[in-house]
Amino acid sequence: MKLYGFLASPYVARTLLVSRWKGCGLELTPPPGGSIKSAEYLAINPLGKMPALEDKGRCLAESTVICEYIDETQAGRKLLPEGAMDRAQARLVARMADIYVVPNVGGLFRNANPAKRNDADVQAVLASLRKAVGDLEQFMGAGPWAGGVSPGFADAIMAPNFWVIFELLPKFGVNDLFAGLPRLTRWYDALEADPVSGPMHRDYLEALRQFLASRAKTA
Ligand SMILES: N[C@@H](CCC(=O)N[C@@H](CS)C(=O)NCC(=O)O)C(=O)O
Repeated sequence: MKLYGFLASPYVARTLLVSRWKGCGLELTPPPGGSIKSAEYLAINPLGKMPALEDKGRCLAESTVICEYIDETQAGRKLLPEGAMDRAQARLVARMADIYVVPNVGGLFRNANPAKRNDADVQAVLASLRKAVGDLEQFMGAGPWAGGVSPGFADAIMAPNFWVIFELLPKFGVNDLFAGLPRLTRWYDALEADPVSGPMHRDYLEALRQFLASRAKTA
């Protein structure tokens, strides 16, 4: 099995976090041809996005699909719950993160430089993000993790996106995104304290900061 991508991508980091929580130790392979737009990589994933996964002569794209495939096929405890409702709830939380939380990240990147900031855009993005996390709070389980007492699928999908969000929000003077949201607050504390996701957060931030610095040089 080959998992293609670079750690700085939150979509790639999700798949790696799934593999680490399962204990199956998948490592990242850089895209062949040196880029996700190379002819070699496009033959694997025509979307030209990362991650992609190759297994048994076939290829998969889309991080949530890849996370489920790793969970189903690799040794280790199952990250998607057994019960139908619990499994649906995990997929719901993951989907809400993707559909309602993640689209706001583009707006944070777009306005990260104060010199080029559009205040109306920033206010709209922050309002949309606060609404999304408020809605997400309602579907978090009893905790501390999204689905209960152990980290699972939904946690892996959400975590890297919130790592990016919490890296960017201070640039806008926002330090209280989870204020008044006890389940998400407890969840984030668990994520930081966990022996797998805690250290991975630090590695992830290093990769993200390198990526942002290289982007700033070429902007
Ligand atoms: N929905 C996709 C999104 C993947 C994605 O957008 N990855 C970014 C990296 S963070 C990418 O490859 N962007 C390149 C592009 O869109 O051209 C997934 O979940 O895998």
